[in-house]
Amino acid sequence: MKHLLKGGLVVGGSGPVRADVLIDGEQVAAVGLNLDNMAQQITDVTGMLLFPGFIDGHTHFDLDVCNTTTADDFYSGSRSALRGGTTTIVDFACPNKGESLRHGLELWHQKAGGKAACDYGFHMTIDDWNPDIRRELPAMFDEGISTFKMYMTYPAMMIGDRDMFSAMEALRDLGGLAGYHCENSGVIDALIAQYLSTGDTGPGAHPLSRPAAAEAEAVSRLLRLAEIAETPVIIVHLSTAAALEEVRAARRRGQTVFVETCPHYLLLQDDVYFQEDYSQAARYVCAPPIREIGNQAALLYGLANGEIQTIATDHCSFTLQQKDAGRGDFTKIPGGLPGVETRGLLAYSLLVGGHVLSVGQLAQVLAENPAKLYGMWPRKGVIAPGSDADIVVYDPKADTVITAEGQESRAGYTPFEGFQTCGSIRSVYLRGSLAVDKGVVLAGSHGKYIHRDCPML
Ligand code: DUC
Ligand code: ZN
Repeated sequence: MKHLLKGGLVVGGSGPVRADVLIDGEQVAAVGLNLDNMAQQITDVTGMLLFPGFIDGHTHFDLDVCNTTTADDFYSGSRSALRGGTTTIVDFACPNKGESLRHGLELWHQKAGGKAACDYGFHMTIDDWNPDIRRELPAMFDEGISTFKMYMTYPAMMIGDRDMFSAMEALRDLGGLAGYHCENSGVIDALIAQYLSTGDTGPGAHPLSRPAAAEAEAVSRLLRLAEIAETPVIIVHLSTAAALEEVRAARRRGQTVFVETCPHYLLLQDDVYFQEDYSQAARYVCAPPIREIGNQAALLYGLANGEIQTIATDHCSFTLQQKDAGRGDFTKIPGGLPGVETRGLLAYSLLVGGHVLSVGQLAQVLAENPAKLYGMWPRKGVIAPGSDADIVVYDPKADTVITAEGQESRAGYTPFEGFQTCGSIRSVYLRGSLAVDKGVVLAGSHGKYIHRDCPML
């Protein structure tokens, strides 16, 4: 049965176009006008913006952190994603040090398979480097994993400059792309020890122990390694003006650098950590931390002029009860924020509503660019004949207020409680099926694993 979404504005990277969208099964069959006689069902979307299904290239579902497990697994996380207009997520498979990549991949397939309501892929975390891991890499590409992640902090996961450089060279030769968590581990460890030893154990010490310069230093070092390895890189969750300056310097040298940021770095300031009430402050603990005033404007400027390619969430959710584990020692607060349910609304409201980006640019950062960077274009990231019929029907006039009530995420709170939006998501289609209608998730656990090609760089 062919279904026509009629009367809307179809938004692509180059801007909105007045066109109807004919859906045949799971795919878009045609985009244009005068298609009524080809459809058996017509849905009126007059006045609506039709965005390609949003892609969140950075989630952590069902991840063990700090002796606990994220509140959201692939069931609740993917429903949360859909409710926020995200039809595809790319999560991070994380083998433990000493385990094979294959083991990590199988584990993540077990976590997601039969649970996910949205489509999903995996980046592979490289937290160990040896000849066996090197030999495994081509098989990962065969399994649809073309993107990887390395940590420059967290002792359990970081691999150090020598191994990171060797892995970079290997991925370059295979046409892969890695994302990097950039923070200087040594400085952070030293500062944490200092704060704890002086009895400064509350959430306020968290941002102080992870200063902006520790991110900028790691970005600078990463980009120099990438320069030597002659490879493109993506910096994930970039949070500071100083780090963006390092990206500019590398680009002036001729390097290819991609940048991801997150809504919490655009919208929140570090005063969230300096609240009297432990629970109010602890809920914002994540790494990198929410930054001092001034950084937000620099990131908005970076988005407006195309220096930042994508907005993801780093969704890594814990309940307030889980966050309680760090009373008396801020390093025991499990790090991460829920965000996958609110990214689209926040980004539209802040960026389009605030005249920072056009709707076309918003489609780029939420859908088109991650689809290209993560090897899914043009199956995902665009509303065009042959692409998956993943569509967000956005009502630009139906303003609302963000609240945790009614959310699919099990976090039980949102860092953006009370945020007044510009417009809201009316419905979401995943591969042609109505997956969300007026905030209600209708989709079952039918998300598909997306076998991804090499990035389009
Ligand atoms: N940062 C977080 O806050 N949580 C999970 C991983 C990360 O990098
Ligand atoms: Zn992350």
